[in-house]
Amino acid sequence: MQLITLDEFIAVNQEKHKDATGELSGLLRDIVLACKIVHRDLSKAGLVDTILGDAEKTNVQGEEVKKLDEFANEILKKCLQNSGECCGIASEEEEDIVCFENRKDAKYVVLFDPLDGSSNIDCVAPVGTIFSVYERISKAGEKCTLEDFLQRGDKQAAAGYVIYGSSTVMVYTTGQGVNGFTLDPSIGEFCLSHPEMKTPEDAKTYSLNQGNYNSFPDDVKDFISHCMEGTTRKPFSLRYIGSMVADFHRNLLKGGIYLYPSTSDSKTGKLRLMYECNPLAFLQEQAGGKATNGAQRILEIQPQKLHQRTPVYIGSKNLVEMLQEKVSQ
Ligand code: AHM
Ligand code: MG
Repeated sequence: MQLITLDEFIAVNQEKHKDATGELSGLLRDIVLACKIVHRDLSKAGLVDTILGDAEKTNVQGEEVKKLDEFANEILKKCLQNSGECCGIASEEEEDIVCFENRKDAKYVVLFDPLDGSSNIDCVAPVGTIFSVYERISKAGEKCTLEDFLQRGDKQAAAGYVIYGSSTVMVYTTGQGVNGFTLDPSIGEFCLSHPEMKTPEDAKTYSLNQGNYNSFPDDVKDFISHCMEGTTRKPFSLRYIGSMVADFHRNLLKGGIYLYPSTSDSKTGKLRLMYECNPLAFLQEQAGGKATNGAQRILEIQPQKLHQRTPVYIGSKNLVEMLQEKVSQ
């Protein structure tokens, strides 16, 4: 099989678009560079004291100890500021948007969850970086504004994730399908391993924290009963890692639905619209699946604030439609 690196793939795709200026391609390369650095440091997580443990502690050398999610946040921020293509970022780890004063001419803003599922690191389960790219609305040459970030998901120029698991895989879309690349650590390159990804329309796997069952809405409980009964007397499989990127990646490849409903304590659920749900919804739809909050397509929600949460049901088309029917009854 011919080896196609992510860089080559991005370059070839750019040539297919006559209006492409290379800015988005450059931006994607910078995100990939940051994720390679995160991958390198994650693989040492069990060994290196200086990057494990609680933030605010100091290690024996008196250096500040950083949690890996803070470290990943800093790396992404630095790589994106160095990139000439990004005028500002928003991150799950930052309270407000960060505008890059030296990049006011750049065309794009990037939102990211630097290390999703980071509570899994101590037990060596997969974690991931999720990103979402928008073209700015404000004028180039000026400081970016909150409105540049608070755009609907269907305005995304690109979105993707890197999953750090038994291998490290990057999956992304620019709105022309979804492709996946596996990192070959011996050459330090992501190589095309999952071309034109399509998720199965139907599936028999559901993923959610069923421990919260008693506080789910009744229609979601109905859907869960359906999964437990199954269709041909064989119950569906429940698979839940507790790391959204990992659960999403498995369901994208094999088919399934991921659910994070509202609970009685949190009417808007747990997951963040801008850092988790929008980018994964864009990928899911591009792969033939669906994503909804129960009432509305995720990608059509008009965001009101940066750290907004939303219930989310995302995955194989038929399962999401079945859930939707129950919710609308
Ligand atoms: P995080 O961004 O703080 O890591 O939280 C998001 C994570 C998801 O990766 C995962 O699916 C979910 O939270 C798990 O939540 P719970 O422990 O409530 O099941
Ligand atoms: Mg997260």
